[in-house]
Amino acid sequence: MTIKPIIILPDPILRQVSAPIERVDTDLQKLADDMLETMYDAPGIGLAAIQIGIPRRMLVIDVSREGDPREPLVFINPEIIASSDERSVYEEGCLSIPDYYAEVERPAKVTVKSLDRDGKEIVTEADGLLATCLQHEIDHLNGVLFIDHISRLKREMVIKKFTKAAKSGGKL
Ligand code: GNR
Ligand code: NI
Repeated sequence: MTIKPIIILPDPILRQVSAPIERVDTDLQKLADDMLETMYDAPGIGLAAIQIGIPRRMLVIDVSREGDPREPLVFINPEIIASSDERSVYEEGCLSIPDYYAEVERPAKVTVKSLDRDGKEIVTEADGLLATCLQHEIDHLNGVLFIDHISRLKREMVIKKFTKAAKSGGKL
């Protein structure tokens, strides 16, 4: 198991659209385990493969409470097949945009079809934090960041700050 470096805004890699996974083999399972280890180390509640520079449609999530047993989830080629009209607002953050948080409104419930770590087709009905996190991660697979769901003024301020920080050697 290996902790991988997480790619930070404004790296254009984050805007790539990830490609579907064709085979769930041991190499892919190893990648899933590395992603989980990277996510737990960060720490975060989700991670998309593109955040460690791999443009493949896979993400990991664990929304269990701190102190409770871990509940690692792996989603391969996830697709939202239904979403509720009901909306909910969460304060979101992103490991690729450290220390920035903003409220985002999204469907409160989603149904997601995917493959699990064993390559078996699963359907997940999610609400609450899991629903928000799944949508945040699936956005990453399409090159979309949570700041794309806030006002243009706020988004441009965040991008400017991170662009400056990258130019000055990563210091904020
Ligand atoms: O760790 C994370 N927390 C979080 C909080 C609210 C909504 C979404 C998230 S996902 C984020 C980890 C991350 O950047 N995943 O891509
Ligand atoms: Ni994120």
